Amino acid sequence: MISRGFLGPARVSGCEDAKSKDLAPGALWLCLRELLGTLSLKSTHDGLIASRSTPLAWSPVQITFTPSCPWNVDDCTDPSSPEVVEEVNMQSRKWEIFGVPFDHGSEYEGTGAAPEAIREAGLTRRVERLRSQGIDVADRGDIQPPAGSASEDSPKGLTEMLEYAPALVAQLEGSIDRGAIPIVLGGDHSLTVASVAAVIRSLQKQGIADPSVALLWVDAHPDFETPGPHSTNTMNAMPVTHLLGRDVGGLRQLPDLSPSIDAAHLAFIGLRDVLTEEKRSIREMGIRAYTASDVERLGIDAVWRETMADLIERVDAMVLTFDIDALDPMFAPGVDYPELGGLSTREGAVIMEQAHLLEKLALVELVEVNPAKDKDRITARVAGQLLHRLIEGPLL
Ligand SMILES: [Mn+2]
Repeated sequence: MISRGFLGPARVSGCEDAKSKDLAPGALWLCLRELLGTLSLKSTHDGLIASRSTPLAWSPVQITFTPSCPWNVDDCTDPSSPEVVEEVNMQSRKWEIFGVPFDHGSEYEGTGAAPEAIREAGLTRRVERLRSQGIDVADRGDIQPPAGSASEDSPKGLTEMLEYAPALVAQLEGSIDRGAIPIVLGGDHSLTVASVAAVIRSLQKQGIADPSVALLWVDAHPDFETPGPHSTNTMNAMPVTHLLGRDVGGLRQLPDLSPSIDAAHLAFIGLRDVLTEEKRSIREMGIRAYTASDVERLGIDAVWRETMADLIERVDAMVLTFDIDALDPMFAPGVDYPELGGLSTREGAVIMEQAHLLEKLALVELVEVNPAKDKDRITARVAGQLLHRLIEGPLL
């Protein structure tokens, strides 16, 4: 007997009944039977995870059986009357957009103007369109950083982040507490220290004492530097260092920023500029990492599938941080650290569409757009388009 079906977002092709909201339990069962040949099944402590491949997309399908039914579907004794108790409906998701106009953590000015530029270059119009389609998405405006001139401290942006972080964490945490998925418009990449903390703190409030959070880091750079003369000494080069539990200039002493993540729950996608010390850390800690060349060689579908197969069952929540410089500068020239040979906009869109399908998605960031270096607002427009794909999900 099936106690819980998770087929809404699976978009099972050749199985029209499975797409229907008013799914007849019998039809669900028959569909599953029909599809078993193309599904790969794995039993876990709380159910049966089935995954399925299509040329460009991967979707998790989760079916939990009551104890009376053995994991092996074929052994179920009463296939004629399965009962669907709960169906996860991705359309019921609530998205909240927050601008984080903060660029003190970068050696260049400009990313602080990105939230406004991305909105003006199309995001606001797209949000209105999505709302008219009945999707629950709202722009909550900017979370303003404290006023004041930039300090001369090192790493650059540390003092400003120490001042800004409590408000940033509180706002994003409040959004998650409301049941929304915050979409954070950076800003430079140092802000991830606050957004991941917000996710962890919200989960703790939900009663998970020691939450496991997966961090999908889509970027040309691992941002895994440590302070010192060998590095750029900017906060946006070190968020990963902080998030894995090392101290960066006392940041870890701030209670709001104390949560950390497990290196086994981090995955890099799109890397192509890695410092020697970062390379060493990634190898020593065994962090899952796909370079831009890996994406080219394996295909984005396989990279995503491999990453999810490893992570999806082991974590309580997932965070996607998308540095726009993961894309090739040909598609997204408005960045501070352009690196040739990056992902295409289409591969970026696949990542966003697949993220939409993640049941455990808790927060998404789009960072490091620099309008001052953009050409014809193309980067700001691409950013809006990627977020559209995230909110709406796969095209068909
Ligand atoms: Mn980057």
